[in-house]
Amino acid sequence: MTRKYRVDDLVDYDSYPLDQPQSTNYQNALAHARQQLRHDGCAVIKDLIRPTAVRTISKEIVDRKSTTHFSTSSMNPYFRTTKNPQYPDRHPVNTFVERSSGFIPGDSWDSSLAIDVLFRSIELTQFIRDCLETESVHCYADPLAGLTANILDPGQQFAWHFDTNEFAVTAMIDEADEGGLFEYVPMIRTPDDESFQRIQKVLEDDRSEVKTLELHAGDLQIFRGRHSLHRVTRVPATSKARHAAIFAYTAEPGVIGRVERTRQLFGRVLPAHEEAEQRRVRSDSLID
Ligand SMILES: O=C(O)CCC(=O)C(=O)O
Ligand SMILES: [Fe+2]
Repeated sequence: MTRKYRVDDLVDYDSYPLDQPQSTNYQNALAHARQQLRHDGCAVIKDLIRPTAVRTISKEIVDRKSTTHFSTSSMNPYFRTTKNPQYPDRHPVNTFVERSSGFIPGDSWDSSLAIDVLFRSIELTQFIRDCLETESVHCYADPLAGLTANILDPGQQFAWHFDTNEFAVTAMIDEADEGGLFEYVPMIRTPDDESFQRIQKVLEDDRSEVKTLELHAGDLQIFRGRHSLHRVTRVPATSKARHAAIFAYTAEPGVIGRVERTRQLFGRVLPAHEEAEQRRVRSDSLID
């Protein structure tokens, strides 16, 4: 099968020559992203995706929107929906917030699509490795959660949470007219410290540590979502929908998501999830 798209059709190679890592433009972009990531675990690469590619990917998302799995639930930041009596009531584990957004799953795409070409591009993955200053960046091998589109229809929101995977890259495709903002608290927890008290404050609407991101169609966001609490604010009923392509990465190759969370996010699991449950590859022991 001939590939319909090449990465240089999709990425603005004048500003971001991903094939020329020694060039001044590449080095400048890299230095800026590294500085942002070191500072707070989040970098925005402005206008990385060409406007034509944004339109193409928007259509790919809209064409598959009927496959979105919406699962309205009240969840804690660890994606749990039931109380845990081992913790007090006023504790992040027992604090539940509405999540009404949905995902278009990984098996809705195929390799002919621009969104898929971008996600699997060796050049883009290498740029992300450079930005994160590690070779340990691998496309999340999960067949449903690796490549998704996050859909917030009017009225919906994505509650405060941590990601399971270490790094995520978001390509903003369709912005909401208002709301639908990405908010985060940089590096609030570490592999050794859950920071429950600070997290509880954020859940009780203390805004002192919260940052709001400026993210526009065509921008790419690199984010360490396993340690930074984050959410997408509600898209008002009067706005158009918000669509973002989510490229998930893990530090180790071959990671597959948990059966329980997969069912929650996508409403089903594949044989790969059942198999992986037997021999799990995880890189830390945070609660989830
Ligand atoms: O849509 C976004 O900007 C981020 C969504 C998110 O946090 C996630 O998919 O885990
Ligand atoms: Fe997230």
